[in-house]
Amino acid sequence: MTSDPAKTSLPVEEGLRQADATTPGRAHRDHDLLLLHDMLRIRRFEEKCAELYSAGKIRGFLHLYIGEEAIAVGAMQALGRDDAVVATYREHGHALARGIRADQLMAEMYGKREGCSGGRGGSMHVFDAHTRFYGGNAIVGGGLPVAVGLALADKMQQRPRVTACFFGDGAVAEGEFHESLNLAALWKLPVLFLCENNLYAMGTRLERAQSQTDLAAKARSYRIPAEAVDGMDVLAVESATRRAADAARRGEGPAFLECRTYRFRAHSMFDAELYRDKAEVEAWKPRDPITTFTSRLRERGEANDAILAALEASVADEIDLAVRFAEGGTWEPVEELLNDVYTPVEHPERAS
Ligand SMILES: Cc1ncc(C[n+]2csc(CCOP(=O)(O)OP(=O)(O)O)c2C)c(N)n1
Ligand SMILES: [Mg+2]
Repeated sequence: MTSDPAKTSLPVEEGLRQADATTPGRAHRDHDLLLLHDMLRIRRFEEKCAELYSAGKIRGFLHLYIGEEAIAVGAMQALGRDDAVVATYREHGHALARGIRADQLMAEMYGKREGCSGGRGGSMHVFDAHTRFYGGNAIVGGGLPVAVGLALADKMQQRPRVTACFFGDGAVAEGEFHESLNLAALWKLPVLFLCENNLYAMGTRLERAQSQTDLAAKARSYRIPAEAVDGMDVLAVESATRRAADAARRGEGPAFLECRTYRFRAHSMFDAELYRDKAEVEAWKPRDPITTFTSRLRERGEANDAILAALEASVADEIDLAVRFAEGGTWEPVEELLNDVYTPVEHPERAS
């Protein structure tokens, strides 16, 4: 097995991200490095966002995914180009893992016209038709009915697609969660419900708000196959999502994964974190999905110092370029602000 970083193939071009599969050993190593690379991109992108937020370059709300990267990266491997993704306001990682370009995402964070949502969405409303990325939803639980609708359309049109819907543990308290799971199960819709259980909904710990904290059990009550997965283990998330996606494509209906994870940062940039001990956060740090996966790759001989340095350098270059792109972007002129707010329709009486 080669350890030459130049021989790793890490596609970073626009579109969905897949490893080279020329030989099984090479494909395996490339795939693992791709997973690590994607997790690193998310981590470094968001660290830069936190810095830019403090500098006043990014404004509004900012919810970081740091610590949870293995879920978006692992799950995204099971999706193809025609599948759809729905996420929450903590969605920068999902957007990057899905293949939205870092420069377009950074421009969106800045609110610049070159952003993937034209600068209208910002951090919480990342959209991209090209990769079928349907947000970015600021409303807790708001993405679930959207995902069910997308899957219903696919089923009615007999398209062999799946819709992956990411949401937090806080969403299980919402009526939309229950309505969505019920209809998806009743109509056997191809939806993957990917619950990111990081134990907290803002400052509310799961057991303070839920009588049943086994979230997979809630899905099973709707007769949806459900399992809990180690959300800090990218390979575990990938294989569980692949199984669920394969079943959905065979027409077996929805699946639910409770991905157990932890956010290392505050809920948003305006959170003093008075609801949890620093010791608890520290106790989760050894399970950091990036450091644990890096160690695994080193043990398997798939990564070494040179490879890791090359990965970090390529990520740093990509993020530098993204910031430069966003800095050089343009603001939408004030007189255009009402564009796309209402559809211009011809009044029927005036038309005749
Ligand atoms: C319907 C609704 N209620 C309340 C809020 C305020 N709010 C924003 S984030 C959040 C916590 C959600 O937690 P969770 O679903 O676990 O996601 P996490 O932030 O942990 O990723 C709440 C209550 C909201 N955005 N939408
Ligand atoms: Mg949560």
